[in-house]
Amino acid sequence: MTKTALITGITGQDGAYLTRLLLGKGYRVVGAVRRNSVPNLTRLEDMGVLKDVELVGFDLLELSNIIHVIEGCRPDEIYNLAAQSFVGASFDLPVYTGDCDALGVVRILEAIRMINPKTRFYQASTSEMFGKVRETPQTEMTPFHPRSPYGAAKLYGHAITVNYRESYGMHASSGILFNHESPLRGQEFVTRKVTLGLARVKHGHAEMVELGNLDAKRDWGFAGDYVEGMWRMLQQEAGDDYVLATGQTHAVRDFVQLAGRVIGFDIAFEGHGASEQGIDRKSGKTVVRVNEKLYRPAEVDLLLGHAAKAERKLGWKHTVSFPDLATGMAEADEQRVRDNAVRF
Ligand code: NAP
Ligand code: F7E
Repeated sequence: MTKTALITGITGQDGAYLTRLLLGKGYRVVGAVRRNSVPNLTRLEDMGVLKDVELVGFDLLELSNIIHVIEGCRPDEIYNLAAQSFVGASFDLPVYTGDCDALGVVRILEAIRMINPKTRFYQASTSEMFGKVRETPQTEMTPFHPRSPYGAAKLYGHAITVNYRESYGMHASSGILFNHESPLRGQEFVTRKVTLGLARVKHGHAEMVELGNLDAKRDWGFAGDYVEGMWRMLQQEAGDDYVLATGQTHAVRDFVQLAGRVIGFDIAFEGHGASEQGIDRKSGKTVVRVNEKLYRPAEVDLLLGHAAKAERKLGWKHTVSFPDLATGMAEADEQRVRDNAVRF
């Protein structure tokens, strides 16, 4: 029998990759989309899946709407990818971020409990919950210490998912995912900001790229690998919590140098802190500058995940290396800028 999946946040990066995966497995995919004055479906178009999904109006902030959406499509599986997902913005929008990323989760769980508690649920949790890390590498057992309103809100979303599983026996899983990127990544996140920004510099559309903390280290993987892990979590006999990560960490500076090389720069960093600059050895031009305004009030200095549980129980492993990820993103943005075809 055909399974139905409801994906919230289908218009985002992960939504596009998960839609392609589930359609390929024969699912009926219902996409929950929030109202915008202009439809925001470019990633689904780019992925070639827009014509194959059913779209419904949805907002994390409105319980009555969530109930109607779930009653209307009667999903077997719900993937809750919708969120105010930008850590930087969460410092300016702390209440809104909490409403979406914390209370939004319990609204969906309550609706599932009322309508059909057998519905399987995936919550998009995050390595940002580890924040000021208590141990390295981080696993499902590592204590949490979020460093942003985003991390704190997501920690509630994680805890309430565990709580509904334990209280009501629901098949609810929390994927603690480390950073994952792709050519479909939002432009404000650092990897995409770097690849698009350097491509613009190369083609004369910008002087340089301004960045914040170049020392921050992240465990960066490929979004296509991570949506496979989400699906595998919901195919288990019971819900659980799983870390998905590559097991390698790199500084923002490393990503800049790798992506720069693909785009045609040979970037050397000089100076320290706010005076640090990335200079292209070939032309002598400064192509990267630090802007202190982009520092966060509290930073997550280092994330490095250990995905042994996912490997053992789900048979999941990342397949795309850090250099291949940076290369794929840089090539995609170089081509988009060259063709004047930047659509998202
Ligand atoms: P994304 O590209 O920013 O997509 C977020 C999605 O949420 C978009 O479809 C957005 O809709 C939707 N959304 C935002 N507010 C909403 C609201 N009030 N009601 C309904 N929909 C709303 O994020 P992503 O990178 O795909 O990440 C997917 C999920 O995984 C997020 O929950 C994120 O926090 C979490 N996560 C991401 C990573 C990562 O590295 N990518 C790691 C760990 C966890 P619009 O298109 O209308 O804005
Ligand atoms: O920042 C530093 C910044 O915004 C990464 C989200 O998907 O992953 C993402 O959150 C690092 C931080 O991602 C700039 O300070 C330097 O240390 O790309 P980001 P994030 O904050 O790690 C987690 C797992 C999620 O769950 C989130 O939803 O890079 N950085 N300069 C910068 N970051 C940005 N955005 N822009 C800069 O100019």
